[in-house]
Amino acid sequence: MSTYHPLTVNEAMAYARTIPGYFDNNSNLQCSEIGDGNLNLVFIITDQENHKSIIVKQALPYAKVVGESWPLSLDRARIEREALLMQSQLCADLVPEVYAFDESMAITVMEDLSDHAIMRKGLLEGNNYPLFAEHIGRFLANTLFYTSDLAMNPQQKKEQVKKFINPDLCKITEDLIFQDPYQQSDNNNYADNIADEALALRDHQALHLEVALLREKFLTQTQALLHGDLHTGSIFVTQKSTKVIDPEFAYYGPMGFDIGAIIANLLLNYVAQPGWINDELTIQEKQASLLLTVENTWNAFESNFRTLWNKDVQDIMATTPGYQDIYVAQLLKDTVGFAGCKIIRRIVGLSHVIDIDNISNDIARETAQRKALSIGKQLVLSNRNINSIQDLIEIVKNTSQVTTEGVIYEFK
Ligand code: SR1
Ligand code: MG
Repeated sequence: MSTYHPLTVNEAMAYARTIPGYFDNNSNLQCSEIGDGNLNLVFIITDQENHKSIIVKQALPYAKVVGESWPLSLDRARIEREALLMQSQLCADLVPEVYAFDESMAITVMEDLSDHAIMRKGLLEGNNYPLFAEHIGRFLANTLFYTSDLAMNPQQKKEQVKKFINPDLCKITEDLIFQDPYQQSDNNNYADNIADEALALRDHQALHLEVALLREKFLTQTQALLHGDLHTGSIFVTQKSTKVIDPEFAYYGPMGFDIGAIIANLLLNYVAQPGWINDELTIQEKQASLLLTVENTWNAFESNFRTLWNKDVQDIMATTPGYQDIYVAQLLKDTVGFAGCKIIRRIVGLSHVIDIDNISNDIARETAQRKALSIGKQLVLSNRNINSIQDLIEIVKNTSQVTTEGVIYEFK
C-alpha cells in the first residue's frame, strides 16, 4: 500500500493477510471496525478456526469525534508506534506487541487484547484489579525514569525529544485541558443543570493561576517521554495482567501529567459509584477500594522510581544527597495538580467519561458531576501544598459536593 486513504473492512483484512507468519493464505478471516475512541479506525481481524486475531489500527487525518473540520497529523501513528516500542523495551509485559506497520498508510498492526477488558468498563461492571496499582506504578516508573535526563545522556535525550515532537496532539491537550474549561469555548460540553459550576470556573482567578502554572509545565518541561493520555480507557486489564495502549499523545513533558491521569480517572470512577450501585455499604467499600488503588499507585510508582534511580542514575549531580527527595516531592505536587485539571475537563470540556455520563439517574449524575468538580478544583488549588499521598486522599474524603470556593488545603 502507498497512497494514504482510510481503509475499508475488506482492505484491512487483505492487509492483515500480508503480515508475515500470522495468517495462512487460505484462512477464513472475519473483520470488523471496533474503534470507539475519538481519533482512529481500529479493525479486529479474526481467524476463528485457528484461534488467531490481530488489531489493525489506522490514524485518520482528522479528529473522528469532531469531523474533518479538525485536521490532525498522521505523524501521530509513527509517534504511537515508536512510543510503544520504547515502552516495550522498558516493560514488555505491560504493553501490546507491535507486529508490523505502514508509515505512509499510518497503520500499526498489534496484538489483540480481547481476552482483557477495557479498565473503565471493567470498573463499571464492579470488578477489582488487585495487581493494577503495582503494574501501573512499575509502568510509570520505568517509562518516566529511563526516558529522562536522570537515566539518559542529555544529548541523546534531546534527540529523543526531537523524535517525539507532537504539536497537533499536544494542542488538543493544551486547549481541552488547560484552557477551554476556563473560558467560553465552543468545545465545552455540559448540561444546563451544571451551568452555574461551568460559568464559575471562568471567573475563579486563584484556580486560573494554578492552571496557568501547570499549563506552563505541560508546554515547556521536557522531563520524560509521556504516554500523554493515560486514562482508564487506554488500559486493558485482567485479574493478572495490565496492558497500556494508545500512546499517540506521547511527547516529552512533565512526569506528573501521566501519573495524574491515572489518579484522575480512578477518582472520576470514585465519584460515579453512587450512580451505579444502590446499596450504601457497597458504595463505601468500592470507594475505599478505589482510594486504596490511588494510594497504592502512587506508592508503587514512588518506590519503583526511587529503586531505579538508586540503581541506574546516570546524572552525577542527581546523586547529590537530598536531590531525589526534592524531585519526588515535586512530582507528587505536579501529579495532584494535573489530576485536578483532568477531572475538571471530563465534566465541562469536549470529551467526557462514561463513568459519569452513562449514569441513568439525572440527580445521581448531576451529584457526581458537582462532586468531581469540587474535588478537581481542590486538587488544583492545593497542589503546591501537597506533601504526601495521604494529603490527596484527605482532600477527596473531605471535599463535600457543595462548591467550596476559596478553601485551599494547607498541609504540614
Ligand atoms: C479530540 S480528542 C478528545 C480527547 O480524546 C483523547 O482520548 C484525549 O483525551 C483527548 O483529549
Ligand atoms: Mg486514545
